[in-house]
Amino acid sequence: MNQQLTLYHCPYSRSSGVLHLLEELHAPYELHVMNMKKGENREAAYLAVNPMGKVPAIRHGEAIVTEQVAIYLYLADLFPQAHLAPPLGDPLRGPYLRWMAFYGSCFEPAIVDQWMKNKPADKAACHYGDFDTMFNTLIEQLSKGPYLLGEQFSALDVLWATSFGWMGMFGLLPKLQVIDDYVARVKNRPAAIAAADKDAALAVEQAAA
Ligand SMILES: N[C@@H](CCC(=O)N[C@@H](CS)C(=O)NCC(=O)O)C(=O)O
Repeated sequence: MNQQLTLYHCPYSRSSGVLHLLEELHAPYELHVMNMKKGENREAAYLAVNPMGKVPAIRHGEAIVTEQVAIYLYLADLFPQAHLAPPLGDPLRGPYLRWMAFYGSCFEPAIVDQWMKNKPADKAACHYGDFDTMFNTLIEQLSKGPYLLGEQFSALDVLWATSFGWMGMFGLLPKLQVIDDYVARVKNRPAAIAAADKDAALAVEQAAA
């Protein structure tokens, strides 16, 4: 059975975090690189992979997985020897799933609403409550440190630190030392540096094309 693992990737995008994760996992993978500025992610060939036209997506054998959170969960479970996902039965499995889901269902929607000055639904109906409650809940967990699950580094930290890095750069997040320290801790890992170097080289190639 073909178990080739491919990451559909655009440099300096949400798929950059998955690139970092693959490096952390020491996973054998190939990259299918697209130039977002040229709209390659909106061409028919890629829409057949992800009709949303969005990265990241992965193909593993016959399986296609889209949506960052699903991809992080899938990959971290696929390479258990890297210990980036607490297994079933581990008391940290629940918190691990909680903070993965929190990312997609609370954090990103709240950030986008705040950024676009969208009027959120009433607190009881809004899926993230309100921005301050969402953000304070997250920061309380992060402050326990050094990682989101405490002492144990996991795939969660690749997801969250990547996102904090981008959002901080675009001024979408309140500036807090606890976030800066967390991002630095994760971004200084050898796998993060290797992925950032690959991404930078790909971006240079695309700019020259
Ligand atoms: N819900 C998706 C969002 C992915 C997403 O928005 N990706 C951006 C890159 S950071 C994208 O592909 N944008 C290009 C486009 O929509 O044309 C996920 O969590 O994976």
